[in-house]
Amino acid sequence: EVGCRQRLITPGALKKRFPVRPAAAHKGHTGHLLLLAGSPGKTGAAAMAATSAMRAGSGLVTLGIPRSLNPVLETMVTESMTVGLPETAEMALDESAWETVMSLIVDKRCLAVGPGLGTGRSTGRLLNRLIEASPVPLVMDADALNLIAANPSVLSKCPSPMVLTPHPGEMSRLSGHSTAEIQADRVGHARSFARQHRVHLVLKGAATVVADPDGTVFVNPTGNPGMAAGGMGDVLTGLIAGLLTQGMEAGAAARAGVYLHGAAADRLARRTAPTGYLATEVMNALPRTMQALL
Ligand code: NPW
Ligand code: AMP
Ligand code: MG
Repeated sequence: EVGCRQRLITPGALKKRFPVRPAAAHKGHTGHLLLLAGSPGKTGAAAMAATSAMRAGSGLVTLGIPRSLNPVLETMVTESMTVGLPETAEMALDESAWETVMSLIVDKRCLAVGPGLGTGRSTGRLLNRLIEASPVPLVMDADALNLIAANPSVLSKCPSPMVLTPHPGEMSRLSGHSTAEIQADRVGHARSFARQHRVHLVLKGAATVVADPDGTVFVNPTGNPGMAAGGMGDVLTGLIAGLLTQGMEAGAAARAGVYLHGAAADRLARRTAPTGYLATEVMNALPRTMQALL
């Protein structure tokens, strides 16, 4: 217990909620994720989130990306499928991708949006419509959060559970409070946003806070400063989405994701060096971290 109103995330609690895979499982049972991510200069974020979901144990991943970037992503991801979607003149997802995305979502178990997405207006309109209509749990990160910041009231229109994963800068844009104010009371800011908007809020950074819509708050003990490097958050998005895709409840997936993500990085910091390990290495260390802990 960290004070009376916050709990520490523990591996014991995660273990109880982790998806159990039957011996006769096939990839039609282990879940299919739809991920919308990537824009010019930020294809790496999309590729990392997609492969991270596979490392988490997703059965299938379909990555929806602006059409012009499909040839690039086809060479970057191997296990995930890709779909080129209608794009704007800036090669970002266009609102007219709506029909295709809604048809793709039909057989999916989770929708994740944001890594490297870009923040154009048309992409923002597409995102608003998806939030209002998604029949499956959502994970919102990075530029999806920056787009939601223009109109946070859309969150209350979402018919499905939602996990938001802001770092303090993104939390500042979402909430209107400064990064310094947020860092001075991480638990308070995470809790009040989660309650107000009825979402699961993951406030990242040292001692990541996970707040549930009812105001229950958990603090993560894993992770280290070597994680202050590009791509780490994109890996977390894929991990949480991959757990949701396997049927985990949203709060449990958020807690398990942040714990395992930090624990995988801690293994690398101990066994290689405290800094300089890569986000893709954290991603690739996820299966053995899960095996060691669960
Ligand atoms: P300050 O300076 O304190 O006010 P941005 P981004 C704050 C993609 N990527 N503690 C801090 O603000 C992402 O997916 C693509 C305190 C900092 O200056 C996004 O789509 C990659 N403050 C896009 O790029 C690899 C903290 O936030 C500001 C904090 C932009 O995302 C990289 C920076 O945040 C990247 O993931 C902390 N712990 N953490 C690729 N290879 O394709 C952050 N801040 O402006 O939202 O930029 O996070 O880099
Ligand atoms: P992003 O800024 O979106 O790339 O996300 C960074 C990831 O690294 C988040 O999961 C953070 O919690 C984690 N992280 C960054 N810095 C630290 C730190 N000093 N200690 C622990 N975790 C960190
Ligand atoms: Mg990020």
